[in-house]
Amino acid sequence: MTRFHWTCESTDGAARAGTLHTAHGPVATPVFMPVGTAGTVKAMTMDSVRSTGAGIVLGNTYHLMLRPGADQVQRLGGLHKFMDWPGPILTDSGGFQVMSLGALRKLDQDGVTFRSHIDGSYHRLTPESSTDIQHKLDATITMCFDECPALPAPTESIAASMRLSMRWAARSREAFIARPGYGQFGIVQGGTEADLRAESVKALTDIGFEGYAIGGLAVGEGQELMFSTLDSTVPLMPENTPRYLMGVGTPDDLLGSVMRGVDMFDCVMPTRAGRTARAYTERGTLNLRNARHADDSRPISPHCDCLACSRHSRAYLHHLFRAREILGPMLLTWHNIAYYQRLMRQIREAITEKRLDALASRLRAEWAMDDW
Ligand code: PRF
Ligand code: ZN
Repeated sequence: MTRFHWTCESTDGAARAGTLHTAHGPVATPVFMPVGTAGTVKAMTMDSVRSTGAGIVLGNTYHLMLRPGADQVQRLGGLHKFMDWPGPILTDSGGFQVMSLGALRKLDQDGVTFRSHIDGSYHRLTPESSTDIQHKLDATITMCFDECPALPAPTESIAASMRLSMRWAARSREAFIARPGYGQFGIVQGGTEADLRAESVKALTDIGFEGYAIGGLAVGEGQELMFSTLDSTVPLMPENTPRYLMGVGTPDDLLGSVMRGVDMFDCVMPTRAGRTARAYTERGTLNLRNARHADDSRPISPHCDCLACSRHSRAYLHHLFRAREILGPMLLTWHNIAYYQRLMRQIREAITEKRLDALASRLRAEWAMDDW
């Protein structure tokens, strides 16, 4: 039986290449996890997700508890079977998703009461119920229930929120049922202030988790502040466990964060962009709705082996989006996930061969170029 653990295979500066060993198979890190909010990576079949090289996907407590319900997923054999993804699944705890609902919620020391975005019905999440739901979903990696405050905010409110999240982390840990190959991650909070982040890391490592996430970033503070927060926080985090930066980001964010010692990422960017005609490429982004693609018989990227690039032209994708055909979002989501997975593969290889700085310079120069 597999014990949940992370092994480091190479380092290059602060960057690490390794393997996450789980009950549902191994995952090479640094890794990007496509977002499968409601038991589906939107517009993708699971075979197409797998074909991009993705080895782990994310699911959401908040969405799945409302529809179809955690008990229903459990009765049907758990989320892996339900969505036909036998590989590892990380589930977010719901705190962040509830908070992004704004007015439809009420926070107290024990948890959060909120109204469903689907039918307005009342629901409650606590550290205990969130952990129980993630158990019913059969999440390979369970996240602690936390609060993610919006930035900027006064230091005192960021500190109070972080301390609440740390009390919730202890309660999440108490509620977690340990099984071989399964893990639970604590979430570091504390805004952009180094001393609050340090206090949060200390609180979480005193409890002890299989991995540690950095929450509360990419909430409008900008890349420079995010990177400086990583510079002060990541070196304080344990060396022998995975580090996960939640909800990040652009290709440039991923590269810069890996170079600061982060191992795991998730973000809706590639999937959401794919549904709105935006393509990520080695030469920056393209909007396929733009008229300049109407007669272009080239693929989106000459370096991509996704279905969109191996079989279809930019002109065809342009047509699909203009005609509002469902195949447009399907093909472009596939392409964007393939791009993110190719980027992470390149980054892992460069770390192993100790040439990440050279790769970073080349990638940044190419992102700044204008198409091909
Ligand atoms: N907490 C949780 N999920 C998250 C975040 C967080 O702070 C973020 C912040 N970027 C994204 N997803 N639980
Ligand atoms: Zn492609």
